Amino acid sequence: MTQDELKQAAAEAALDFVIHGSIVGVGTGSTANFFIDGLGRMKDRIRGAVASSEASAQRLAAHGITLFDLNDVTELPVYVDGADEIDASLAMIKGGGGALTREKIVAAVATRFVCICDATKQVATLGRFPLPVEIIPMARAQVARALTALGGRPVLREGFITDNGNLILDVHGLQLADPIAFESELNQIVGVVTNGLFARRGADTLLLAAPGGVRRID
Ligand code: ABF
Repeated sequence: MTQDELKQAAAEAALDFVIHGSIVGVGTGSTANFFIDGLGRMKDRIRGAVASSEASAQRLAAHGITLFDLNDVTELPVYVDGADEIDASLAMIKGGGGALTREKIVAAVATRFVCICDATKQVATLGRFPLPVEIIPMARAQVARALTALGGRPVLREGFITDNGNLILDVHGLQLADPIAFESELNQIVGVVTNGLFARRGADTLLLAAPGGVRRID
């Protein structure tokens, strides 16, 4: 199976978690795109969706799925999204696609976070994938110095502006033995909008696709 076929298998499995008649939280990225396409087939059985990026909103709209503003939604039973890395505790690195801030906000409202991944995303220790950190533009140099002091090597994502008008520093060389503590530490740096560690609120369910099938891990 190709990696795309594995992503699609995980995404299709996530359709079983969609509560009929509800509003669905929808992530961003190539795996989430497969989920959106599947959701399109069952659009008459949901009220609509909240998107975590402009790109996902456009794809949802193209399927004729009603979009809701998160501020108008009080209940989001399920949020489905991919990840760049996920460990055994279901803590993740996210944000390779640059949508980490909206992803973290939508995930915070959702009752259950269902992560959909192919097996290459599973790691023993987070950090091989450079950690994305969304920053306010005027704080770029000051945040970069702070990240270097924490042992990382921040690299500006060239030519990229987030949906929120901010920049991204991708931080290389981190060994994240305690992702919950590190996520909190990064949140203390003035000028950081969001960091791509999803550890304090990790996934509740992982659907991990390998050639042998999709494994569910809670
Ligand atoms: C989003 O999409 C991001 O948080 C993560 O960076 C990325 C995963 O990408 P893909 O599904 O394309 O591998 O979930």
